[in-house]
Amino acid sequence: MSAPAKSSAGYHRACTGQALSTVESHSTLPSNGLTIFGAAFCPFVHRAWITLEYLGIPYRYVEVDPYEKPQILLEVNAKGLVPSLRLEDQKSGKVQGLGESTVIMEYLHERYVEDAKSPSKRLLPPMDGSEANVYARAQARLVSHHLNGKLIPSFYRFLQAQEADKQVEYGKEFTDELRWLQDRLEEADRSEGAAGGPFYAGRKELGWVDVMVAPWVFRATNVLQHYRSLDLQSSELFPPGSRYDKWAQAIFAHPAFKATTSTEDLYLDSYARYAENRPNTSQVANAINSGRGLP
Ligand SMILES: N[C@@H](CCC(=O)N[C@@H](CS)C(=O)NCC(=O)O)C(=O)O
Repeated sequence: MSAPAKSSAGYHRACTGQALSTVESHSTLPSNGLTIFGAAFCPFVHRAWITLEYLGIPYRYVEVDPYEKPQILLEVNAKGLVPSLRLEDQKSGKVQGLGESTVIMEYLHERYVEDAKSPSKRLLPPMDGSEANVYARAQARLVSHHLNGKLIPSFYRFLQAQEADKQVEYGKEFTDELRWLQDRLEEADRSEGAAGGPFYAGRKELGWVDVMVAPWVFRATNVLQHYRSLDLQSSELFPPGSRYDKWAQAIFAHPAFKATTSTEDLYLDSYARYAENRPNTSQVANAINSGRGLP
């Protein structure tokens, strides 16, 4: 018998909405031997999954409960975290594993974009020897480094804060981080070759920075709105038409984002344990509570 769709802690164990349709159409192992182990609610999975969809890479999606750490997950990632990749060589049968969402994004990009003869899509400017593109790639990584080290932890600090004064303090910290991001979006719009599109660096299509942070920007519009009354669109900083809002709306409307996103009730249910800061919610929640970096 399969596990119930929701755990006793309230998090969902199966995707809903468009993400569920995507799971159902990716249930068999393709000839490249690639499987992603995911969890419906997980933002780290979300960024790896958007990458797969956007780049059009064939894959199988297998839902696992990362808190129960089934053997199939531990076999490819001893930490038992999602996302994890299982890479099976179809000729030799050799199996390799890979964890860490950012490393997975790098792997997928190198394997299916940089090593491909004529890739139709890419998340970073090409490695064509041009100085402008080397710098643009470094800038995208620099912004991503900040998002991972500052903005994403501040999302959890705000959500897990229980006392009113801490919620105000960490709420400001989070919106300051979004303001930092808006400044970077505006700055990158002025960079060499920026094409006037809505994504980071004026791209007309999704890019590295967008995918890196999209899952948390989205969860800010439902989880943080519901549990912490955050209303970005009615704020002075990010109203409709602001650079941040145009960017966020372009992400939410993107087919690769929509295909990997569940209905909002799934996120509200799954994050109640964070919003109440229940003990042992997850390694992420524990790291935030103890002031350590994210796992
Ligand atoms: N640094 C990891 C973090 C992944 C992560 O923490 N995933 C969560 C689910 S959102 C998980 O697997 N948690 C299991 C646990 O806390 O034991 C990454 O970027 O992939």
